[in-house]
Amino acid sequence: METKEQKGLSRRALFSMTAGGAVVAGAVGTAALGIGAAGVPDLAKAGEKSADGSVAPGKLDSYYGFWSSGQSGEMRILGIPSMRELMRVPVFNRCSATGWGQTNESIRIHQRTMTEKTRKQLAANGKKIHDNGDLHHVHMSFTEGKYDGRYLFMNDKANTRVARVRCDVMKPDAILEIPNAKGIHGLRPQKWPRTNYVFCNGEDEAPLVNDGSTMKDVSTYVNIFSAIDAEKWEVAWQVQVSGNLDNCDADYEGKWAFSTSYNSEMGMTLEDMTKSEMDHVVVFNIAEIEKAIAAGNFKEINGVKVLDGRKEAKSQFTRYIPVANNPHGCNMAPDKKHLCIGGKLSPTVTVLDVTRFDALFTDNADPRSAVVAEPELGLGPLHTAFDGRGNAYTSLFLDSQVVKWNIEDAIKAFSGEKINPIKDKLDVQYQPGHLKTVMGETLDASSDWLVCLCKFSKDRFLNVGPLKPENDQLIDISGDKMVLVHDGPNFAEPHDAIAVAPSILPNIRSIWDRQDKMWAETRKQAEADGVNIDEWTDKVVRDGDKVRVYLTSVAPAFSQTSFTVKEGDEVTVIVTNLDEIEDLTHGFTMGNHGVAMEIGPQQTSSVTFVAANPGVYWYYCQWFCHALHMEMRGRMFVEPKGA
Ligand code: K7E
Ligand code: CUA
Ligand code: CA
Repeated sequence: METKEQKGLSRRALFSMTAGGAVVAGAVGTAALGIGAAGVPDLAKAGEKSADGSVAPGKLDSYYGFWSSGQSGEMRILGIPSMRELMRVPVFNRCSATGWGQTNESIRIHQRTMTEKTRKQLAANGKKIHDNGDLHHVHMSFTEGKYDGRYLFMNDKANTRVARVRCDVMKPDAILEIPNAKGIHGLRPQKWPRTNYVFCNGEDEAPLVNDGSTMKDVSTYVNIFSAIDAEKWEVAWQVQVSGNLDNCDADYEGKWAFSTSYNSEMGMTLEDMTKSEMDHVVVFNIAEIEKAIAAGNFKEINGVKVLDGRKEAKSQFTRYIPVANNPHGCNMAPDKKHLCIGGKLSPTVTVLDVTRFDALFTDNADPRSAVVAEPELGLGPLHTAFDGRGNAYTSLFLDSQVVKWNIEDAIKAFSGEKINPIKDKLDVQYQPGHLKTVMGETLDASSDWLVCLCKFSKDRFLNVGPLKPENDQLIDISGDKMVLVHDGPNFAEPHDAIAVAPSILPNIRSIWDRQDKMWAETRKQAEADGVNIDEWTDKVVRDGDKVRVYLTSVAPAFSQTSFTVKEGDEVTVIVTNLDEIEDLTHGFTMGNHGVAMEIGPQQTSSVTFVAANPGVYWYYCQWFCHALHMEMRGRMFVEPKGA
């Protein structure tokens, strides 16, 4: 569909065209100008590594970094090693630029799996969707232990949701509200044989039937572990557990999932949550769970198949491995064998050998028999990352350090050998949380870069007021000694990140496929209205007091320079961007109506609003698209009622 000339056209080439013939111009006209400029990134330029991690202007990064943004609710894409922010992908948040959370296409994705309770809650507040989120963990789909470039999955702790982002267009295509669970925190895709499930932890305790009847009776509170069917995007099953759930991970054989719990006490206050000497790691036996589901041995609660994996149920679904009080990180090493549990309150990381888990189920072996090392690393160990050489890197929240240690040496030391597993310690700036090596949670773990996400920046940057940026740091781990090479400020508040080689993502599109499923429903409506949205369209369809306005855009013009509706009409504007040129995004903003959206090349977007006040309102393209971009506008006439 894309011609060679179109591919090579840059925005600058477009801007240089004259006004004459501009309206019909678009792809054909500009291509005819024959101005060839470098519009397509040259991947041969990628992967150039300078000592300090800097990447010269015009050069590409070696890796994609996919970042969470915490309470901002979006996913971000950064380049590694430059740490340049490349893109923000709105997911759980409402985005002013793209209209995510406002366009009909995005609202449908939000609403598809919404529970009745949430609909009621939103309606009571005059809203259609939750437009905030707390996005902690971004992970890519796997095939046989390696990233496969299909999807990115992420949690929303604030509203108990999980989202899936398509890697071809880097937009969410599915959001799932998880029934029964509360506060989805830890999230990991199954690694083997491929990501059939996305595992996620409910962090907060509540009665399983949360209707107010037992809410003061803490003994009725439970926590829920969920497995989501990654393709169908529905909850496959849930397991009720003892204690709460924090972070999780999965093994490289498809047999286990595991979660840390910092509140085995089921305390309701900080004091009670830290009372015990020990908390635990829960091990989930996937095969046993699937067997019970297939046999129908589950309770259906709110439309979900739920199993009882609490300690007292003595089931084959779970085992509980005691670890030091209030653990946090849960990281499976790419050696396929070792699971590292961050001690948080304890200065240790507990290393579990997952090949010993079978015995916990078949022989009821002592759960602690799976512990093969417990190195003392420093204060506040949270998360652990891995390189391709058998080393682990653990963030020390209280010490503000990253500690590099060797897993095999830690195991030797645990069995009594005189050996120090710690290889290096590096000061980072203020309270690191997550840290990630390139592809370090996959069998492709590499040993060049480590990203460390610090929770505070204090004096690292110019003062910007009481609210400071966070500080993401880049560390060169290619040598024996870790070297801090770069600080990157970041807005509230990245928790986690992954780094992925561009070779994993060969299918990222530059222009949309006209037949994309994103606007399939909009297309259906158009067909019913007798409109072909693939053509230069100019039509207003009245349907009672609902009005649908079909527009197309070709730089620098909309197909309609005006349309008329009546006061009080519910107006839906459907815009198709017919431009086929890379990076030629248009926008549609309706003045004084709080309406704005992105329409990428070959994309269809729609938005619905009520025209409450008579008068003339200008709409305009808010995405710089042409030398005559300012002129890309038109008028909506709202006729007074009864006129
Ligand atoms: Cu911030 Cu992964 Cu939510 Cu640890 S979690 S830091
Ligand atoms: Cu179209 Cu600006
Ligand atoms: Ca505890």
